[in-house]
Amino acid sequence: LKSCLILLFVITKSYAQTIETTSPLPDALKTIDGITIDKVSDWEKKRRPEILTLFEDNIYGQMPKKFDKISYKTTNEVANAMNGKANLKEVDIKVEKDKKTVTIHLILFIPVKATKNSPVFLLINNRGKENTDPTRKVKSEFWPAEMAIDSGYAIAAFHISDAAPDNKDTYQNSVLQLYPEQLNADNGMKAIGAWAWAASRVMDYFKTNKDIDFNKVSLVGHSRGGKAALWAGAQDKRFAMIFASCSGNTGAALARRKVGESIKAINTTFPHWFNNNYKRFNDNADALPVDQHLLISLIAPRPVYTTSATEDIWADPVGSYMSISEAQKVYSLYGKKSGLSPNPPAVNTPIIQSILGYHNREGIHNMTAYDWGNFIRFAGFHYK
Ligand code: GTR
Repeated sequence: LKSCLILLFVITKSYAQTIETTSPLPDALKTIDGITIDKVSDWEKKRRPEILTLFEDNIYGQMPKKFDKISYKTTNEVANAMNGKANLKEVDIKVEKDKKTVTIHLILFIPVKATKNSPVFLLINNRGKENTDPTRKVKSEFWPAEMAIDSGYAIAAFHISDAAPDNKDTYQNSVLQLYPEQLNADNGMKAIGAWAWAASRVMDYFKTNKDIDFNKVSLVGHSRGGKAALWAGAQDKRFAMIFASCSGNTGAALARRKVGESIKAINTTFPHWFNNNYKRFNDNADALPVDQHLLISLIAPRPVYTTSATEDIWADPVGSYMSISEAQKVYSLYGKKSGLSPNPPAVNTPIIQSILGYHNREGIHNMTAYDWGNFIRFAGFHYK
């Protein structure tokens, strides 16, 4: 038994390193009716909306866009915070619908030295609130605000619990209060959808803030936050760039690879993340009408950067690279060549000068200063 188990481990491990899927991937450039797409206008009019609906119906749920009112209240302002380098602003973004209210609390640092409005990184914070400490007593690599400010970027964050508590029993207690009909629909929004929805409300706010360059908002998320960031980027074209760190299953990783976390595992541990229909694919990833390369394709022609970590096989590093290399097809339609090779780059070798960027960092499932350093370089390359 022991040698059988060792053999199984070796086979699984070597499969995890190959660039293979267990069945062919759905073609980005062929419609459900079998029509081949070969120009941007057909992609945007026919295939893109078709794929977006497939993701809504089968995975992330609908994205309700209507509400009665949105308002912004500054709750704290500190000039020359961060040793004089940045101005801090904390804002409550209040959204009302049918007499129900949701408040997303935003923390925002803007570089003091900026001579014009600043590009900004917005983090969907799925970890402890101390990671985005506005007082800067705690400085976390998860949101290295000083690093962004020193590089000439504003940096912002909101916490996922404001939009949907990350809990199967209480996730309904925020954004979904505005949209109760979603709770009974098999393609209804759940927690990940609500987090993405909240990111879009921050965009609504940025539009009103003259210190922010509204055309240069980069959305960042790690792991479950990375899944939400990619979904937000697919839904809301106002995000200029998307960064997904170790986003794994139902993030950047291909479901048809069957490496690491499975659809069944994610739906069992986190039944409140994705819609009810997704559970139908628990034992049958091959039957999904989409795979995650199509999620990246929905963000085209905007830049996307994904990361992996060598010890994070649960999030399938190779499959997370394959989805961006597969998405090149759609980027090429827009004339955006990235020249990614089918094989992932060596460890700690970031691909920066490309519309689709990637690195596989040595280490564990996390988001670190190394990752952010490459995000800043990638954004700099595209904004130059
Ligand atoms: C894991 C989960 C992953 C990923 C991760 C995280 O437990 O299986 O899909 O989301 O949590 O968010 O750190």
